[in-house]
Amino acid sequence: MIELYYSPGAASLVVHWLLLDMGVPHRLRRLDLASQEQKRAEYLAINPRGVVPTLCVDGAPIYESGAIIMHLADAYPQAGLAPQPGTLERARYYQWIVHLANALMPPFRHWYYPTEAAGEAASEAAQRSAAAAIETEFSRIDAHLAKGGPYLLGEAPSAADFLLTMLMRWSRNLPRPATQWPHLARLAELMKARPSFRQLYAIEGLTEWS
Ligand SMILES: N[C@@H](CCC(=O)N[C@@H](CS)C(=O)NCC(=O)O)C(=O)O
Repeated sequence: MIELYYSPGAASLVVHWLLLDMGVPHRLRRLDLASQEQKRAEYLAINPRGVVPTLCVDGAPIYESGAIIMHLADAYPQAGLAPQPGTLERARYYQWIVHLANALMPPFRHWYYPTEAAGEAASEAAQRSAAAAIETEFSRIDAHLAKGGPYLLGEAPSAADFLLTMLMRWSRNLPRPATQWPHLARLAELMKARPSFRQLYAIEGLTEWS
C-alpha cells in the first residue's frame, strides 16, 4: 500500500503527479499546513522536519521529494521515466534532480518563508535574494535546454522534468516567472499537456498555472 501525505500545490505535488502519471494505486492523506497539521507528533514521527511530502510504502516512510520520485521511477520502470542505472544518461538524471533540490528548492523556501532565515526585518532582502537566485538558475537551465531539449535529458521526459515543472509552477507569482524563458516555457507546455496534469489539478483542486 502506497500512501502520500500531501498538501495541494506543495512539494508533494511532484510525487502525486508522478503516481498519477505512472498509474500507481495510492491513498492520499491530506495535511492542512495552515493549521500546522504537519507539526503534530504523529506526523513528526514519520517526517522529523514536519514538511510534506512523505510517502509511506507498506507503512515505511520516505521523505524528500527528489528521493521519492527517484525511487518511484525505478520501482515502476515500465513508465520509462528513469534511464538505466550505470549509464551516463543516468548520471545526468541524478545530476539534475540533485541540482534542482540543491540550487532551486532552497531559494523557493526563502521566497515562500521569507522570515525563516533572519526574521521579519530581513524578509524583503531574503525575497530579493531568493528571486535573484531563482532567476540565475532559470537562465542556466534555459541555456542547457537551448542546446539539447526539449527535456532536461534531451528528447525524452524523465522524473527530473516533473520536478522542474513543479518548481516552475511555484514561480508563477514571482517577479520573473519561469515561462518568461523560452525553453523553460516549451518544457512547461509539454509537461502540462500530459493527461495526468489535468487529473492532478482536479484532485488537488488547483486552478492557477493550468
Ligand atoms: N526539500 C523538501 C521540501 C519540503 C517542504 O519544504 N515542504 C513545504 C511545502 S512546499 C512544507 O511542508 N512546509 C510546511 C512547513 O515548513 O511547516 C522536499 O522536497 O520534500
